[in-house]
Amino acid sequence: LLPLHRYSYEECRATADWLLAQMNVRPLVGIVCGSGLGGLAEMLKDQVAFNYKDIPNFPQSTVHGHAGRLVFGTLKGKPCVCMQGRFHLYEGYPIQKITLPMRIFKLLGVETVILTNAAGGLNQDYRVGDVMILKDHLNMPGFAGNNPLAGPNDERFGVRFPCMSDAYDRDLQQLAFDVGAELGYSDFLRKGVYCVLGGPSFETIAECRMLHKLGADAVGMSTVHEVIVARHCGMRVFALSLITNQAVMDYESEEKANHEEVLETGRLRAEQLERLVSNMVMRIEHN
Ligand code: 6GU
Repeated sequence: LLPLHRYSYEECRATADWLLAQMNVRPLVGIVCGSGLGGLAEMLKDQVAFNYKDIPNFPQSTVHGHAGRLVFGTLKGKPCVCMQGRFHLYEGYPIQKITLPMRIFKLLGVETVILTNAAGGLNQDYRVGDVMILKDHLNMPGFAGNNPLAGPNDERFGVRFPCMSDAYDRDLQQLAFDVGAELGYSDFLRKGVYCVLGGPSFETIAECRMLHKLGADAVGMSTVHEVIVARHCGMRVFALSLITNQAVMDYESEEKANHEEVLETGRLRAEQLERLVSNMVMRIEHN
């Protein structure tokens, strides 16, 4: 069994209070920027930013293409907090550390979480540069017992056995398609199932074929753990994948998955993704 690195409710509260004491922003929306999509955070007005290393209890991100800052500010007038750089299983973090920011979001007052990632396309109709709105996920590490909610449950966050059949808010999916259509993005917007693996090695051909048969449209190394913890504590969730490369599905192919291609496609679509997300944020309704 993996060692549990748990943060108590009080530790999470202390981190949230430390942040709240240093600024006036009270964020309603929490955004997580995926590989190459950190530009979203730069869009915030009246920024107050914290390096992860300065935030009590926060892990630090180690990947090229991820900055490692928590940025507060307003996006089209709406108070937001943005993770510029996230934590991944492949960095060696225990899964409870990867998802700590979701509980901090909750305690800061966040109601809606928007997660972005870079992913490989398994669906043969997808093209590089497509944006997939998540309607569901396959949690492969979870099958092996690596679930961020494993261990004692604190009811102050949520229930022992949270429902996941409604993880991806349907109204927010619709909003994404509406906003996308208005921006002229319909040609590259898709809806599908995201499969998370531990990484850091990319999939073999046989693994891609298996995941495709199991119903996955895209494969990546993030997001799902955060979704589970965000849903557990009652935040609404929206997630999208930028399809940065086509996962290799046949033995004749000369294609090879690589991180440079992932970052390059990110640059290609970054501006449009920033517009999509910021226009969505403007139109999300809050209590
Ligand atoms: Cl092809 N696989 C995984 N696991 N993650 C990715 C990817 C592929 N492309 C971008 N991220």
